[in-house]
Amino acid sequence: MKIAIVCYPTFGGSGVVATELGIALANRGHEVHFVTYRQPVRLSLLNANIHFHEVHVPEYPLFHYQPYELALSSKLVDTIKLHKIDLLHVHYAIPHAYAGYMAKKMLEEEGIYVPMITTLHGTDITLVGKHPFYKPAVTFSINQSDVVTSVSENLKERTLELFDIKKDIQVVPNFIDKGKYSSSFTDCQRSLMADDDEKIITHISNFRKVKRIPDVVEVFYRIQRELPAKLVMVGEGPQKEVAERLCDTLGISDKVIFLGNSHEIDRILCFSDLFLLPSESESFGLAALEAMINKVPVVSSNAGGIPEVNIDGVTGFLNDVGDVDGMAKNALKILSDDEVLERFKKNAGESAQRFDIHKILPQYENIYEEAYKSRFDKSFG
Ligand code: GMT
Repeated sequence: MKIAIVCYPTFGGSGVVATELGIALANRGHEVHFVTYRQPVRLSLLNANIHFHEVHVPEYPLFHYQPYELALSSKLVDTIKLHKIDLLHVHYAIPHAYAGYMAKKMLEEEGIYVPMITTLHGTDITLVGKHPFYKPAVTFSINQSDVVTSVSENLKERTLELFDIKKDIQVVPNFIDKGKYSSSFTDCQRSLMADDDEKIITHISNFRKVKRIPDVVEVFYRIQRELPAKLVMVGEGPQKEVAERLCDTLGISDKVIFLGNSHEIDRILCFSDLFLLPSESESFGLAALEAMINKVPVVSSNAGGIPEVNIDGVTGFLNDVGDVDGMAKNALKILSDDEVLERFKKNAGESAQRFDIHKILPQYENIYEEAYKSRFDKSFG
């Protein structure tokens, strides 16, 4: 099948999921065309089945806001016609489902019907999408999609609560390619980050407010009072400076390493003993799953879809949002006893396999097949 994928190219869950999905589809023999404003960060183009089409938005002095949706929908029309695309899969509703709908309509004028699958990822619904300024357009473009999927049961429920949705929403959870991690490093090079007796605690995110970055620091502050430890902070975003200042205030700057964005997430997780994810809201928590597949237990909040990934008392622990004392106590339960740590590590690795790409990819392929067949009912040719 020839599939066009629209996503954000930046570090961040939805872009990573879309990119990994596209790569896996290409490896299965599909022809995959990424359409976005920059080459996605995890995309390597060394695959004959992968193509990248950059969306350009020319600057014009009249525009206070550059019309990205317009440029994207035009690029989609051209790409779909030129490469005879069978199907369009947009990740993150805003503005991708809207631009996809416009492209579909333009193509229909020429007698071309292309089914559109919209995958909801989280903040496109729970944070940004529900804002009254966006809500009518988001509701409309979800309802106009041929198939709608969400990355967790919780996100499906939230979408149905917040929007007037007339379509069925199919849950297709996020996934992990365990093959990518099976070559795992024999030497995790812990010494790069910590002394032999220190535990390594890690947090990875885009450092937005929703991630509750100060809670990460507060939890670590309580942990390091009880046992020797280092905190590794990976990512960039608006709350990074807040975290740096808080570390300074708490007098723990020498125990916290800010690495910035990294392409070596698996290497970092290889030497991590615990992953912290205290988010205010999280549709799924892909970063937690990436930790788990690397056998890193997770101490997290119980927000949104996180409990579908991190199993309380098995792969880590769940606490209410903001309960930094509870999170620190649970972290110490895991870290203070090597046998307990080993048990949680093993459980995390095993449990992550529920989301192995080989279980999830066929779900998307079935959806594509059904949507592709439906074009015969709807086509005009
Ligand atoms: O919040 C982020 O880290 C980025 C955001 C995105 O869309 O790029 O992540 C959302 O999608 C991810 C992939 O489906 C989910 O794992 C994240 O939980 C979700 N983030 C939120 O819901 C806050």
